Amino acid sequence: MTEVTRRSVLRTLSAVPAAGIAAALPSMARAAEFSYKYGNNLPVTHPLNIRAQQAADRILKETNGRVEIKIFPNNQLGGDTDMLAQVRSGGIEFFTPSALVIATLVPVAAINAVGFAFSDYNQVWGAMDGKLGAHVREAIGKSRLYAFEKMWDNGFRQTTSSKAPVTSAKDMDGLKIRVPVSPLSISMFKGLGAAPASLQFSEVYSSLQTRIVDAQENPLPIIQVAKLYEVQKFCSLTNHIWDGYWFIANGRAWEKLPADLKTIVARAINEAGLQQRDDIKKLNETVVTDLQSKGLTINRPTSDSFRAKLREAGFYGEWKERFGAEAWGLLEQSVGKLA
Ligand code: X2X
Repeated sequence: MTEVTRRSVLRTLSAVPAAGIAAALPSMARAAEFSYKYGNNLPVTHPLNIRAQQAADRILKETNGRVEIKIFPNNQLGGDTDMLAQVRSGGIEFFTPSALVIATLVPVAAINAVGFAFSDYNQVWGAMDGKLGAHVREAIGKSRLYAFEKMWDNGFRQTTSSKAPVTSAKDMDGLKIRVPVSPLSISMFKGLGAAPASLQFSEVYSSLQTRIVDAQENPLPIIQVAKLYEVQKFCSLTNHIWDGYWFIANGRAWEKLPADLKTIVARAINEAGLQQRDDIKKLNETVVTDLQSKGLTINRPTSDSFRAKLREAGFYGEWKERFGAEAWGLLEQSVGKLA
């Protein structure tokens, strides 16, 4: 701004009462009435961050600058455990924990991650956009968090290792594998005979690089954008868990937002979520070839030996009990009998 224009703006502002000053400025330049922080654990190049930024831009525009969401990607605000604590206390207003991670607070949220439950995305979205998802959202609500209606995709989790490919359950024996901070993941990999260790995602790359663990498991788009292929050699398409992200808000912050703004925010976030699902679907068509070209050796084991091992270990019986008959029944409505 030049001297002249700055002076003329000041002159204009001194002529209006304090409450009118904000109105006299162009709407976008004004400090937002609701300024929110959103933290997540993924690199900026992941579709979750790309679509979330688009949603934030749309929200700023459609609310005429009243609602601003600043994104802190890539664990900038701490790991998942820290961000979950922050969104509960109100230190941040939004967070996208994986179902596995929010389950440390809302146990039933891990229900979608039961080993080998979903066989495809029709089953996944049928359940998560239907009764099972509604059941989980209600449970999240009881923890004074608001979960937006549409879950975002993480993907089917695959197993990578620096040592050897996983061709059947016997290759899991004693495998030092990193899993998220998630009781279900620990139970499942113990059931498979592996030696799982819980680490936050913020520590995965370095723990593979320094060989604290030999293996990890994540959907292919994450293996790609987090460059895990730099520190892993083999990728086995085990498809053992379907995992998604709940887009959640601090309950008090959400309640305080006027209804018309809630509508705009929810619509932008839910629609961005649907587009993000589509992005992952498209990525899945090319990601295998890309990861191969980056040096990962890919193999495709069948799931029979893994399922048999889990049944033998009592995994399904145990988790049916832990989730309770209602949630388990809703899952089985979508995927068929499990245990
Ligand atoms: O931590 C992981 O592995 C990740 C990124 O998939 C989750 O958020 C659970």
